[in-house]
Amino acid sequence: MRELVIGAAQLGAINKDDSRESVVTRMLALLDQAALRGCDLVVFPELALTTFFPRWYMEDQAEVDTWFEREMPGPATQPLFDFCREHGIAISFGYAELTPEGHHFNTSILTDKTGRIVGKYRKIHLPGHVEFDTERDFQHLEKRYFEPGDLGFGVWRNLGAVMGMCICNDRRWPETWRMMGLQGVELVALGYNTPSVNSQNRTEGERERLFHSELSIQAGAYQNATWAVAVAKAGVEDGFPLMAGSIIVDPNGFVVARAETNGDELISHRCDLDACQFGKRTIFDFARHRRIEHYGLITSRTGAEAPPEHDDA
Ligand code: CDT
Repeated sequence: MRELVIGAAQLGAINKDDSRESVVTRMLALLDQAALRGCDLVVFPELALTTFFPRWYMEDQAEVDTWFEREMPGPATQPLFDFCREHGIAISFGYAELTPEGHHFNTSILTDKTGRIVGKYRKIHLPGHVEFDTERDFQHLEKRYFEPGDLGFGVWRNLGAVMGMCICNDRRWPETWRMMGLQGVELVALGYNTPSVNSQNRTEGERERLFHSELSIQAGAYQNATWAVAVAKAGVEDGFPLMAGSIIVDPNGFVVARAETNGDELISHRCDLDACQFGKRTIFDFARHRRIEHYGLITSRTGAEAPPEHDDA
């Protein structure tokens, strides 16, 4: 049996004034717990080092860039990598990446147990908008501050498993999961910052948002016979609530661990990677059952186009 103890390290609120160092201290406290539980891999949320800054409208690029990391590891994050090496724990976390060429991405990385970065993913499905939107209760400016990821949906052999990553909104898109499924993924690590209320529909609250999140993750895991680790940044950041509900999902789509609080919280589960094999060899044996001759629209058409109306009387 190939087993890994996987930790999902949910973070509670990070306010605008909280320093990277203070957040890393909180992450290290969760890693201490993870070490005691024998975790092999610990997954942290999207944009783990800062508040969810895309809710704030900014025009000054120099101000925007203060939320980004120019190097990874950098001075503030080095202790996380040191911890990996000293304790033999792999980690994955999200951050805003500013490349030497000046590109801005919503990124997550995956390390091995020595703290070496073995995988990088840049968020592809960026939600939200570019300009200030007076119709919304609050802003979601990811399309303003980030470029769509340019690395595709990769997977990496790590800790004896095939691992992939995606970020927040990506989890709602079956294409995300299938791209990794087609590369034999066995564990998908994903972090999220999901506002507890839909800024464009006040009747869609935490109950509905948790439902849609779990629906997407459970379906993605089941339909691709993979483990999934979904980790929230939760709590109320400067008055703006983010939903919690971090979960670990098995390759049959069942939730096997779930966070109970809105704060810093570690959940964990011993995951049998070989449990992916049954689904991959039977109902989701892609090689036998997929019919790619009928999937052309998936890559040739972006938006939905209904057929022209006609009088069918
Ligand atoms: N961070 C992120 O991607 N959040 C989105 C909110 C969508 S509403 C603009 C999510 O899918 O959870």
